[in-house]
Amino acid sequence: IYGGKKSVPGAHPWQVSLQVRPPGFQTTFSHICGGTLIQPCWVLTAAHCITNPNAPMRVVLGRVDLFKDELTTQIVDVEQAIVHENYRETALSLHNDLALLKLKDVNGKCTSETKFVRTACLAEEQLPDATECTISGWGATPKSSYSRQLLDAKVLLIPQQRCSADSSYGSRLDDSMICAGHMRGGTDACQGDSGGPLVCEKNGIHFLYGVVSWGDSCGKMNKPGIYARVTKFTDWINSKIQA
Ligand code: 4AZ
Repeated sequence: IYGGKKSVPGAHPWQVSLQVRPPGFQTTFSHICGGTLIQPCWVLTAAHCITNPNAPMRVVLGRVDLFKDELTTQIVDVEQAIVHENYRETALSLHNDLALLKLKDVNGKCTSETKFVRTACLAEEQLPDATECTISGWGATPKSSYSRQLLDAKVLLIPQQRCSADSSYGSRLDDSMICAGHMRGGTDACQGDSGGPLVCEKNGIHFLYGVVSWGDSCGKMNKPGIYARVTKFTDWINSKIQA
């Protein structure tokens, strides 16, 4: 996260760290992406985070410090990764950049709801331009390729028309994507935040509105972050989760 601050424990209880065990004889897992707990056994993340569907993956929840085993931490294995059937990676953009992770249950439970681990609701309606929302993650900062502490930042929903200007992303943007950030640059998601949440509050309820997907670099003027627009994918998500 560029332009962020350290998160207060429990401020983003749906935030997960998606971790993979690299190939070979390694026993450690490393953070590759963010994700959002949307059901006790389901995490929504970005398709481009699933580079090897066969590599062992796990999610870490209820944590602020990536390397400190906090009493609030829950660690759960990923049973299955479902990548969107129409996910496309082109030289210019990422389309339908979403994946669902089914978590492994232990004694009929995947995660336990606590003050520090909780599901986020999916947004069902569009919000007005300039709505202030929040991004969070352990991704790159201007100083480092990742952040040991979970960071968060406030961003604005940017009108599609402004983000589709030639000086911004032009035709690389489609209506299943949404821009958020600041046209002047500075505050943004970055590598390692991918898959993580863009959450907006309405009437005191937090809704997952976007999933960190792509952008030209991080924090640059006229190049806000691009997010998968969750309202465009509710049918897809529900069809997979109910199956
Ligand atoms: C990435 O490389 C990435 N500034 C994620 C988000 C953004 C740029 C790059 C948005 O995963």
